[in-house]
Amino acid sequence: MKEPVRVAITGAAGQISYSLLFRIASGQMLGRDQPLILQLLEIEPAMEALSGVVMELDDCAFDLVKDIVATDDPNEAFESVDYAMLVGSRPRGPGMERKDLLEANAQIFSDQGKALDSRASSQVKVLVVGNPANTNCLIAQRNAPHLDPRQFTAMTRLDHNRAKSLLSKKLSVHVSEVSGLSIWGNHSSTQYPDVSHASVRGNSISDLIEQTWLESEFIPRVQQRGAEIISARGLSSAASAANAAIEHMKSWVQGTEEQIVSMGVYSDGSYGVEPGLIYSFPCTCAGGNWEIVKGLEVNSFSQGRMDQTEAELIEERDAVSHLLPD
Ligand code: NAX
Repeated sequence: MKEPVRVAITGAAGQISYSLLFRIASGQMLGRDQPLILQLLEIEPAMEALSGVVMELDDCAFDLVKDIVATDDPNEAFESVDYAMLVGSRPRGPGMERKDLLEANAQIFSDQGKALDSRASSQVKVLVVGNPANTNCLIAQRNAPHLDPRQFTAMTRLDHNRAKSLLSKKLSVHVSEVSGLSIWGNHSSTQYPDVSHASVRGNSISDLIEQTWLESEFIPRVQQRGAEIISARGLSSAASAANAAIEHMKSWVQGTEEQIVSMGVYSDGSYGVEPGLIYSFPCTCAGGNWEIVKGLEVNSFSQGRMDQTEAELIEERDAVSHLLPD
């Protein structure tokens, strides 16, 4: 039997975690042979709800779960963790402007970055789900100077999966036949779902689908899919977000072979994106590392969309610059 690994999950009493925790505990993220210790973080008012979630985890009697820690102290939650999934964040309250939301979350992710820096394993892999995910990730990363910036990633896998599903429906093919898609930029309504290098059964999607549908239906629908779910369900995406978080970590740990996935990662200046931003790129993973797919041709339409979402990320970064140590 392998040694247990430690997995921290924040916002553990929230709705995404209610799907996520049980799937991780049953081995769907790290494998059926990987024992784990769950380290769950919540804020004080949600600790009672978290105790109920822990009771349910206990009642599943999962073979792989060796211990569960439930705490409202980030230092305890991140102690020696190998994986940190930062799901919890402050939702927008009544009268809150976008700037107030950024500010409230900036403080949370700055504190969590510092706690990760001092407590987590030096090899920790961090995934930020809580919104605004890219900028929260940037703040955590900048507050963790002893960790490699490549250890911090933000989730755009749900957007990627949404794009894949929409295309497969449009072309009446199975989702597994759609490949080469990418989400560029911010996990927000400026994100750019790009099909220029995508294909189905060896045929380029750009040759199969007219550009007008892509521009007027596909791109806005992927960008607004979160809102579409809220209006139908009365609640934001939860099970699909948990699924995407699991797939993101699984790809990073186990590799993607030749499959392209979308990940919000530390920009090295590829495709002219400002270095240091957490920007979603097409990536592949191998040996526990991600790499940005290089050398894709970018047409002028794509470049315009990529610039627009980059500009939004720069604006978000500048709004929280006081919480970004050099
Ligand atoms: P919920 O409001 O159900 O749960 C969030 C939980 O986080 C709450 O239990 C809350 O008490 C906790 N929390 C708040 N501040 C915390 C802190 N400082 N430390 C620890 N826990 C804290 O939200 P849920 O539906 O689970 O969504 C969680 C986050 O995911 C939201 O920010 C949401 O916007 C974001 N999403 C991101 C997605 C992505 O693709 N990146 C998609 C799904 C989702 O919208």
